[in-house]
Amino acid sequence: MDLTGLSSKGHLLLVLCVSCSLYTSTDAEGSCKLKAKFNLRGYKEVLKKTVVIGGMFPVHQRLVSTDSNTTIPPESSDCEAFNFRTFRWAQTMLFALNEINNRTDLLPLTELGYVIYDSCFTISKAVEGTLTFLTGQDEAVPNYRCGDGPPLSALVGAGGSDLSIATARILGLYYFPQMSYASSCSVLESRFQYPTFLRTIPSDEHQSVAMAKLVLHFGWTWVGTIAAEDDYGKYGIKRFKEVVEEAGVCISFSETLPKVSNPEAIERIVQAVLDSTAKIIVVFSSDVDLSPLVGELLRNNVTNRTWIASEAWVTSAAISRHPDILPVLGGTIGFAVKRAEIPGLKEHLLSVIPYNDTLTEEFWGIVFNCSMNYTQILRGKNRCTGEEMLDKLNNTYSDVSQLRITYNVYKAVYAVAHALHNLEHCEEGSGPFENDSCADINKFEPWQLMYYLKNLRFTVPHTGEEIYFNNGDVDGFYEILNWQSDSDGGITYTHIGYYNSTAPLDEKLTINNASIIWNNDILETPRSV
Ligand code: TCR
Repeated sequence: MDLTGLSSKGHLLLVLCVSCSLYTSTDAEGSCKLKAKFNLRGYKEVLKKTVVIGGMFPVHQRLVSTDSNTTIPPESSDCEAFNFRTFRWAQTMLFALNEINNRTDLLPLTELGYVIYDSCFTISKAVEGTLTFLTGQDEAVPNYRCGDGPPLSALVGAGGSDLSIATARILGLYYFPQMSYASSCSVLESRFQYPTFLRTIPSDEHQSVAMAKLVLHFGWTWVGTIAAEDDYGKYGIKRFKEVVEEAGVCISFSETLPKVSNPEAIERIVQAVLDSTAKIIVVFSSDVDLSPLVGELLRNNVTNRTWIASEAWVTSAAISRHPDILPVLGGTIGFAVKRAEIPGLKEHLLSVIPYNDTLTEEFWGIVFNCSMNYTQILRGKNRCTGEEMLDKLNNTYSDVSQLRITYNVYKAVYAVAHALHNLEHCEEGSGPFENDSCADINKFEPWQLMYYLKNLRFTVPHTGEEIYFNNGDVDGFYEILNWQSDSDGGITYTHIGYYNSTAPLDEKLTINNASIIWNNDILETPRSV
């Protein structure tokens, strides 16, 4: 499923076609043609060059499970479990593109179009989307690249590290840039393995060390660890353990959260937590993978523990908005990436219309409990009128109070736009390429854009943050948050300190101990036993 469109100055021209990609299949000469039903007006009448940015977001949480029956031909699986948080990320990409297309000082001569794919939190979908994007085919055909049509610039995505590792290997073959907003795994630091991978989220190398320093800061010597069964969890916890063990801390237990539903494994983890005398538990996982464990901890009323949260769940509403979460996870301390206010984003989020693409249509159906699908209506589902009002919507999708990964998406799109701008405004005769030449915005090569991304430095609108990449990575900066109770018995994330990887060794971690509220029997800093 993909969201496809070309945006024009002033307004987004959205395409009505469902599940189409930008190009149709090859003609007799083997070249690609723009699909006729694709919105040609936004492309031709503006008389501007168009460059396409790819996006990939884990909008659905998993594949629909199919039995591995080999009596019928295999098909690409459907996805299920729509995620409002990640759909907000996808919409933020559209918002940023629209903002850029409306500007006269950034890429004034070029339109940015887009193709967005849903990676469904699944490696196979991410790979399928990458191949479809590169080849311009509806089907993924390796080793084929369209000759004409607007040039492709970079892929913003793909979501979790395991997905990006897979897509970066493919994109790296073509030296095609990938700009990630959430894939933080330290193995993605390797430019030998992933030559064209860049990201606006810091590498977990910093976060693992920061967590270790936090544990040492409080003098804890006995901790348990829980990691998701993916690259994020495994490498994040591995590095954490290395650093704390070197300092003499002992690990009481190390558990792994399953990626597919496995109630017995979850029960085993709860038992390990209950059996251990360790009161400090470090969890490196996404909120999606952690959720089943949280349900079980609540059922067993596992209290009197201090949980240390990795970035992927520290501000997750899916975890912190659980009813009765406070006795169990109150007092949690965790690391969060920079937060921003993005003026106009909320208005954009609330102004989406259900006819644009299949993802927004599905979103609409879930929000208003209706459907636009004829078969579903025949089966008795309410028909969406399209006149339903989104403006009062108050859920994770429209909640703009914790724009962190969302802000990373925003920065990633701007980074690509600035690199394209620099490429477009290269002066012939003093360009960076052979014989001081420049690249041509109408038909540049991916490696030429890569040059501009590597050497980029720009300021993010609204926040003034300066972005540049050091070997593809940004500096490690985290806010440290503490889960405290708000006036209605819910959770607020209170800022209690920060970690700055660029500061001198003993100044990296700053914590205001007095501002922490501990949620244990003694209401004080827990001590290791
Ligand atoms: N890095 C994780 C994925 C991830 C994520 C998130 C997923 C991060 N933050 C927030 C959902 C919500 C950080 C990875 O796999 O690299």
